[in-house]
Amino acid sequence: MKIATIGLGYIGLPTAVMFAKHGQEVIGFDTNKEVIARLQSGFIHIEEPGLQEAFQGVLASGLLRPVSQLEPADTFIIAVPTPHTEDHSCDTRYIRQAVKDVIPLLITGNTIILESTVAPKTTTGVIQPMLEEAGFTIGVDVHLVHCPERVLPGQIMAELVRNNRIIGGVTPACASAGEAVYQTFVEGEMLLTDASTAELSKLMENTFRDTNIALANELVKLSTELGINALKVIEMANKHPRVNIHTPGPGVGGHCLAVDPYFITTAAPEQTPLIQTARKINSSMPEYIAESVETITNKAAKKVVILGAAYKGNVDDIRESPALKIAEHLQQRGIEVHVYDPHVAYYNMNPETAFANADMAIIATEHDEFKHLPMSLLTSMATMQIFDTKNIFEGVHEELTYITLGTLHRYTNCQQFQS
Ligand code: SAJ
Repeated sequence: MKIATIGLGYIGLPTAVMFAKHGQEVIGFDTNKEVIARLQSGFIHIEEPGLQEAFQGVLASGLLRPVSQLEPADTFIIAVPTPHTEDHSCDTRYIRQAVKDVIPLLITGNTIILESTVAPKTTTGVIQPMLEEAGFTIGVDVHLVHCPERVLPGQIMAELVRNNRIIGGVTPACASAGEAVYQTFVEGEMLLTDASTAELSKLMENTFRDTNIALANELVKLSTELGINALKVIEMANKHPRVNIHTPGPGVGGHCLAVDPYFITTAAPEQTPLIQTARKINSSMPEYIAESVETITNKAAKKVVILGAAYKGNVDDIRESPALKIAEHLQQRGIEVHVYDPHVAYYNMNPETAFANADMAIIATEHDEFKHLPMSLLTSMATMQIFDTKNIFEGVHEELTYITLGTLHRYTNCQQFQS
């Protein structure tokens, strides 16, 4: 089987590598010529554990070819970005462009698979009409499938193989064609359904997580008000066999949880008050953290170092990152802010300068590097104070003031039930 992947980003590249690793001939196409040049020279352009080694292997074997000109193939897999527009609805421009690029190469028997996350009804409402207009009958001449990517950044190589796959065919024949493609390497269950069900299932997975995190973040706010440690509450409540409150934090970032729920709410605004409220709560967290910095320091902080720019630990992706929003809110309050992130080239500057004379260090991203911090950096601060919004720091000691989202109430005029 010859497979063409369109888009070589966080999903397209590992997917292309995985098919090649399992013996398929793969061409990886991207419109970004710099990305193609870098890949052709043997180096990946994103951080993902295990990907560089696997990529080198399939490049050397010739099974994966990064190309800047799309070629005919048996199967076309579209994994391009789906940003949200100003009004938060799903922007399908890159998908439509990919379909336009594929149409001249299509022949009878080909399969087109959309992996990008999209608003409900995009496969049948946007892609299917484009293919039909080009003269193809779906399910007869060509197969059209939505097979949403569901892998967790940081664990993509393992999850691609292990996870179940939702295979949403526009017709049952399309779903079977999609199943045949992923059977080449997926060990998880193949869940065959229709395209619209697949679209909404994917969106609801991320919405479930976003809503659950919002509950945890709301718990932080109410516990701080009541003088109770929210982290301990979660620990206790989660001992119940059917409870799993997620982890609170400085907000929700990345290009999935912070975006996908809007694809549902803009499609059905009247019916989605809960999802909309969850988004509002999570979006409010960076400002809440900035306000908390003022509360803790009694508005005396002049300089703050934010540890982490990436949206979550041990990745280099800064899309929708709460850390950068905290920085903006602090700057608006007249505080000098330094952001330090060893995983993100732009923010990987000299940590000595960032820490020197700082009144507080905020751990905003759970990178392994931040579990322990060199004593020399801490002693160079004006006040040795860490506000750990991720609850990961392991180097707590007497001279250090250490604050988490569970102990914020000690700095507020809360209703002091307990400490
Ligand atoms: N976060 C919390 N508390 C938590 C869990 C996460 O505040 O308990 C925050 C993280 O810090 C981060 C954001 O949420 O800012 C998102 O991180 P994540 O690890 O939950 O998820 P993503 O965005 O990296 O990947 C998600 C995954 N979806 C689910 O777990 C349902 C992944 O499987 C999807 O493939 C991916 O979205 C996607 O591409 O849609």
